[in-house]
Amino acid sequence: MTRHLITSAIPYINGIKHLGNLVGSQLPADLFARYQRARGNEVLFLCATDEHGTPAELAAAKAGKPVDDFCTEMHEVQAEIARGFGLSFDHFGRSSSPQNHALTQHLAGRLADADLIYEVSEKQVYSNADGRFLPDRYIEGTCPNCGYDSARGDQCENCTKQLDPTDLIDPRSAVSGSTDLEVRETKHLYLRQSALSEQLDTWIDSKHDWPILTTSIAKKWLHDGDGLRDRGITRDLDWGIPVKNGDKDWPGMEGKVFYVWFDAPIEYIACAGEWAEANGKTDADWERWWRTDRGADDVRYTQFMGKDNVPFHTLSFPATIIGSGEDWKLVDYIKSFNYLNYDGGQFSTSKGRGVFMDQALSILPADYWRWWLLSHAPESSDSEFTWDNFQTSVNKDLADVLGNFVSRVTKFCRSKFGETVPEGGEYGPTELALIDDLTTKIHAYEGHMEAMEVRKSAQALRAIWVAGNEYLQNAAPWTTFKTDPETAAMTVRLSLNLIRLYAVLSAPFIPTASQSLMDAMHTDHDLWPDDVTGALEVLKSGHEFEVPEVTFRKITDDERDEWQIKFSGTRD
Ligand code: B3M
Ligand code: ZN
Repeated sequence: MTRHLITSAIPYINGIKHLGNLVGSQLPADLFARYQRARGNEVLFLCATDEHGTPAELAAAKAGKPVDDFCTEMHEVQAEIARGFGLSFDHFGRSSSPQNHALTQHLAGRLADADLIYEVSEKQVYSNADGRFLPDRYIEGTCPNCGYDSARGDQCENCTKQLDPTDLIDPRSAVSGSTDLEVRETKHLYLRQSALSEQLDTWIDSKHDWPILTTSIAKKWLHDGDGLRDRGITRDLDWGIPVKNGDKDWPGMEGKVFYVWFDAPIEYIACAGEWAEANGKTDADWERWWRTDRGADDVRYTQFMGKDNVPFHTLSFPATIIGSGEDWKLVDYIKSFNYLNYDGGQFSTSKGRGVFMDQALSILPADYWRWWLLSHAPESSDSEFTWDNFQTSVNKDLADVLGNFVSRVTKFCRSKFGETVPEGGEYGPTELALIDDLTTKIHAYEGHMEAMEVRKSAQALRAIWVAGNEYLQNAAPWTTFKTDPETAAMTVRLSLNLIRLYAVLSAPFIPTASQSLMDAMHTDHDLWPDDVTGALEVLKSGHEFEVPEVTFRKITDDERDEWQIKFSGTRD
């Protein structure tokens, strides 16, 4: 038995995620977690909300709520949607937890002790009316290059020129519109990542099996230009984890907080502590997942994320861990994803473009989305969601192949033998060939799932469904029944058992439908099949079942057109 620690990138608190975010982290992580549990391995699958930083503050201000209340509410909203999608987190934590506060402050202290932190004095824009420093993108003004009047302090959206806030003509606060701004001196802590550059390089070189997407991004940051740059890890904000050295004050850092990207990955560890607390477990219980000096040596740790998050996970977070000099577990495998585009453009949270997780669930059950998203995961390149493609996949794969098989077998059985598994004769050559074929196909499926090849896994699973359909089509019990009812009964017995087997194999992709199939077959025998012959004998003759409700329905052309129009604009 292997022990799998699995984390998904933790979603920002400031809004509901779109389907592109989902397919790039939480959903494939769930697929892997469910698969590893099904194989009998021990799994700790963690995710959380990423609650700090300016976007959280601004979203709360927009909602007219204190930021901590806003985060508490939005955490519940995201947790509910995650449950709706069947994301099987062992714990869905919060980066604002006391555990993360303590651990972030502790690790910063360790890094300071190791001389990996230094102070830098910077000039930054301060808004007197807002009583706060403003990050670059919260300063607006006229572009000195093209005259556009709403250029941001980091870049002009109109002519794309990179800017410094001090370049702007007539600068104003994007928070309040106030022009009462001044440049003030402020001090920040920097993490000396450059000192760990060689160690990180060697570590990444040792990861021969990582996806190219992951290693190429890491290598670019390590070697482009001046090499790995040091990183500011503090901000002048109110909301966040106060800058402290362990539980001691940090002179000169009063009123400052850690940068959100410093504390967010530390939440992966803290979340295990939250999990232990929520489930009446001890510190030793979570430390055996995270501390290599306390049992985590034999843990296999896998992270899932979109490509934009790769630098933080391949470099910054490992720098924190290695630099601490403590025995924390380093990630073993980073599965990263390209982007999913939406109907000829990009999904966009800020523009509200695309389909968001809550909207998706309001029109179809989770399994329809899970199947499409996973079978089209943007692995080797970006991929695109179109309503046409969605309709085609759902109707062909789920309704015509899997759903149709289930409905034909169960309805035929009911009409000829009742809702009971019939006896029938011995297997013939067709059945033995089917068993051989399924054995090969299931091994292929397992291989792809083990390697986290998401699209290939979906294809392999579909091939397993197709094999059953073809068998049924050829065996044609509705014909043989007339001359040889014994053989027809055997075909039906095998096919009913195939439904149970499909439910077990398909559960990582479509957990809700799989459970309904198990319920309809009146069984909870969900052990992963070691041998196909045995797996096809679980439901014995005389075992009662019921014809399930429609497993997957088709999407009509009218629905497709209606949804395409409904989701063509932007969400309010
Ligand atoms: N919250 C970005 C995102 O939601 C960021 C990931 C943090 S992972 C530690 O895509
Ligand atoms: Zn411009």
